[in-house]
Amino acid sequence: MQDYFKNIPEIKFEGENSDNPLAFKFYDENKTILGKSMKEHFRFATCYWHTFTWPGLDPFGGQTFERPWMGNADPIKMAEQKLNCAFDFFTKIKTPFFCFHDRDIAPEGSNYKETQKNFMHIIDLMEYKIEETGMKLLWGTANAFSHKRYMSGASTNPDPEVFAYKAAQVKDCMDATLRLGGQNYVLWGGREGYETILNTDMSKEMDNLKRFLELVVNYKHKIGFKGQILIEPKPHEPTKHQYDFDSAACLAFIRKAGLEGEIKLNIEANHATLSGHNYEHEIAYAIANDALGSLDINRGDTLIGWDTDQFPNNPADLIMAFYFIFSNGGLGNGGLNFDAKIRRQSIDPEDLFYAHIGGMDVCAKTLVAVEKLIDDNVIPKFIKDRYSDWDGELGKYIHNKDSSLDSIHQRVIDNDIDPKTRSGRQEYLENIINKYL
Ligand SMILES: [Mn+2]
Repeated sequence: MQDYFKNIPEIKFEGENSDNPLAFKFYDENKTILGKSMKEHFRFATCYWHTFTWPGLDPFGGQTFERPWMGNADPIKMAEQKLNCAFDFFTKIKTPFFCFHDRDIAPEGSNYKETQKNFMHIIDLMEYKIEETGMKLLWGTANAFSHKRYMSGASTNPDPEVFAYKAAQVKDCMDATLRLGGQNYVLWGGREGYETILNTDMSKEMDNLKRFLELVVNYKHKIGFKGQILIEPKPHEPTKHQYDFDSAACLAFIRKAGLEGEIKLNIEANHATLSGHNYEHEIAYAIANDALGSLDINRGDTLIGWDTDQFPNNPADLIMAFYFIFSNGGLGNGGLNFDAKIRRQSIDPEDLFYAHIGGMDVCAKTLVAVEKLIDDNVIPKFIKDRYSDWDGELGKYIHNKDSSLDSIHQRVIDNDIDPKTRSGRQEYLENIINKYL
């Protein structure tokens, strides 16, 4: 049954004067901006899990969504129906990409072999759907966190059988991602962390995580997968202490594993804020370390402390993130994946469209502002001036291999160095940003 979205037409750009809630006001996929079309810049992806699999749970209540593929019939039939409806949605909303976890698309069987068979059955159908619609896979990933076998970790589990089970799952999912022409492969370590140090050998867990990453990178080269391998930072939820806390923590263990250059980051807005950073900090940190891979775009709620995964709706939240991305070469092989879910009261098929339309429009609106910000060059000029003394004699001396702590000490005395304070001009700069919004 493909008619769940039958009352909804293909979404078109109608411009900002349109009152049609099922039309784009700002996202004009063919509009050229900063030398490329909006479609090419954003590489939007719809995610399978929140949009088609998540049933509307919250910590206090169960399913609120009644989708035809969420019934009690044969789980394979349900998965087939979900696939058909998902591709119907993708083609109508016109995100050129999608993303999935293995468990979003196909049910578990009674043992690994049966689970693999279910997964491959849907992958066969998905390959056909991709060919039919021209839709592209931004990334695939394995869900190694939902099932109870992963309650004490996946690659950081005390039990090597759990490690092996996850490795098997990731192998199948990497094979499928390669076959479907996926452009990246993401690892999110949902359970890679711990609840209490009382029962945890942190050193062993980190070594096992390192081994897991080596196996993944080796396998990537073995099968000739040309896409990027990405880790997605998240500070807590579900575990109290996640090893992949933020961009910096992820880079630390990527370096510990000697896999710099092999693994980059998939940075999510709401995970950034949960780690006490903002989205632009995490993005700028990744860019400064040549580790920006792709982005999950969503937002949290400042009044609710958990990962609410809402659709972005405010250009002010995105402008600096977009500024860093688009003044540093853009998203490359990555994209903007809506790892975002509608609220559990938004139960109608239209609600899924309103959410994606809003998210795509707010990105488009922000990009228009960012183009002007980049063209006017005000921020880079300010920053360049602020650091310009590093191009002077003292700055160069400090970086000279012949300088030392004691020679710099001598200079301070000989030249009577007495630094004067200088304004950081934060409010002046914030006023400039407001001009563009
Ligand atoms: Mn995410």
